[in-house]
Amino acid sequence: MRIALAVAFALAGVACGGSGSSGSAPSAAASASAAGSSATCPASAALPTPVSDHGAVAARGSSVPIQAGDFFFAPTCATDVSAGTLTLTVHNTGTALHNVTIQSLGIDKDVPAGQTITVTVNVGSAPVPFFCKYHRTSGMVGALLPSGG
Ligand SMILES: [Cu+2]
Repeated sequence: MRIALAVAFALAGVACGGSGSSGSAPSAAASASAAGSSATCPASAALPTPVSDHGAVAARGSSVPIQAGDFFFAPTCATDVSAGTLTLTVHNTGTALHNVTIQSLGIDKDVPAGQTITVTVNVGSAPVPFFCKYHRTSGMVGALLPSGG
């Protein structure tokens, strides 16, 4: 419920920003700060190309929230991930059906538009790449990057 409300609010915010014609509102900067990310994914992520890079955010604790949009993950990389069990919470903010696939762990989970899924990931010392199996070739890829890795 809380998430649905948050999405509605976000959509309303976008509509407002689009109709407000005064000034040169830097919508890109606004969305970047809203996502709390500014840096791009580090090269150590070794993401395949193409990648729709929506930035890197340092993980806090054992839960990492990621938005699945049309057609990207935001943030695209989670850095400073502690080794151990991590809960990925993936919320689909787009309109298409998306998916979280982590081949090395046998994870393949759909996330319908507007919904949220959680994926439990065991992180070691190596980067853990993930992607949406429907939009991988559109750059809908990302990675979890262990601290010190
Ligand atoms: Cu997708």
